[in-house]
Amino acid sequence: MNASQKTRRTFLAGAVTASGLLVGGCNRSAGLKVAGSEGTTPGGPADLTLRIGPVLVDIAKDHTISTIGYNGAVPCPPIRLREGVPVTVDLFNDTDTPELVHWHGQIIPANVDGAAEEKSLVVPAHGNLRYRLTPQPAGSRWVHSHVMSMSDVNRGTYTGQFGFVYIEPKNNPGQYDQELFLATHEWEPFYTTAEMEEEPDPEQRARKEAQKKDEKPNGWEIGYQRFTINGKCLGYGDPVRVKEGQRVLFHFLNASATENIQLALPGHQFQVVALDGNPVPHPQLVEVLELGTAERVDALVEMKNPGVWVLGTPHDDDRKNGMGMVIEYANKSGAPRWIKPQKTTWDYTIFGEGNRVPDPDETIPLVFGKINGGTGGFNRWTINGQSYDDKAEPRVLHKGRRYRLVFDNQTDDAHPVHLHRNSFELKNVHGNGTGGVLKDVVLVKGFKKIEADVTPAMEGLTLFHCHQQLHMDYGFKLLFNVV
Ligand SMILES: [Cu+2]
Repeated sequence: MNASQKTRRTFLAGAVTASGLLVGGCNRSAGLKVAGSEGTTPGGPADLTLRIGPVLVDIAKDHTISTIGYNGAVPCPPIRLREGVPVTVDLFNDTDTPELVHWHGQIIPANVDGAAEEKSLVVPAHGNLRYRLTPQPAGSRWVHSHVMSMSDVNRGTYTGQFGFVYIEPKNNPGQYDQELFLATHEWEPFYTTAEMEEEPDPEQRARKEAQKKDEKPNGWEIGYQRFTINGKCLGYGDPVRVKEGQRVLFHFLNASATENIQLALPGHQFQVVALDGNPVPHPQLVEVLELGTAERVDALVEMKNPGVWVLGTPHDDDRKNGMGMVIEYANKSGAPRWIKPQKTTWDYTIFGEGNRVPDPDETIPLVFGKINGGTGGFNRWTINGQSYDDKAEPRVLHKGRRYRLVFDNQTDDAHPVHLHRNSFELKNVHGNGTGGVLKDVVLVKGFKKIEADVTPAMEGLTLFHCHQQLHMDYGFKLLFNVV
């Protein structure tokens, strides 16, 4: 290790205060509605303030997006918190519609989790909200809007309301010289009839063909005109500058409303150290990362191939429309190089450990179905034959009991399914057994099956849903009540 290298701990020392952390912004406390979820909420400045309001994002030369964001930036600057250290949160809403702020991946009470189905507190239009929460568990979490967009692509996760929430671990998982938080997002959504899924394997193709009989045509899908990493199209703004010999820790977040993505850095490999913020049992080197909507990957890269490179999606059209960024070594110049990576299959189980998952107390099959919307209509989504019904009684789970959720995807779409306020432990992925891989979003490919265990950690309403906004909005949700 040379003198310029820092350990993770020393690198972070300047960024975190004893009380937990903070995004900048104004800390108005007068006249706040106070909702203490954990003890009393003190007066005075908040530890963390999020201001929801209009933002202009310069994504490319002469190309500016008007959207809604947090704290005047898209993505909002990374929020650093400390595991187990309570914080007072102030939310201000400068928009004309009520908002829900969801702390994705954290195990916190339902009233502050930010989901309408869980009866969470709402930030009123032109109003504010204050509450306390205790950040946990450690790792790469994130914050985003949880409102339903339905047919309005200017709401919810289509907007710029997203940002990293990094919860400092108590221990020290590795060493690096530079740390980057990179969030992908697409802009200028439009309705299309084109299906933009990955190439199906022969079995998937056969099942899709078989399903086509007696069905209405597929309904609306969403396409995008512009693609960004940290709010910038490829080639716009400053490159990421690195030096030969550095170890760079990349925190990736797919902050898309609807897209599952891949990323590669030609001439380099990613050592995946954490999935959805949770350290994996076996960090592995891979050429191409895959992130379903809302997934995170933490990966270390050894900078040992000097040059100017494109970090981007292998999907040529999307990269040309912006999904990438330039990585530039010191003293190197010239046009950024892109080399198409070998075709690879992303497989969660390579990061797992054997097959040592305990037996569950109960198994819950969750069969995913689709009812085609027909031309000009919206597809509807079902779990065990039912679209979400807000009048239905939530399904009861017991705290501390181990449940095996069997995600059985009977549709040709890949679904990034998410359970609020909990983590899954993967047991079986598309036929391969595994253990020790903890996630809060699991991408279930078309006509495939994944088994994942959950042991509910906290009482209260807990939402399960597909994180593809269009799927969630049109029925792909199920509410649990943990007692
Ligand atoms: Cu879905």
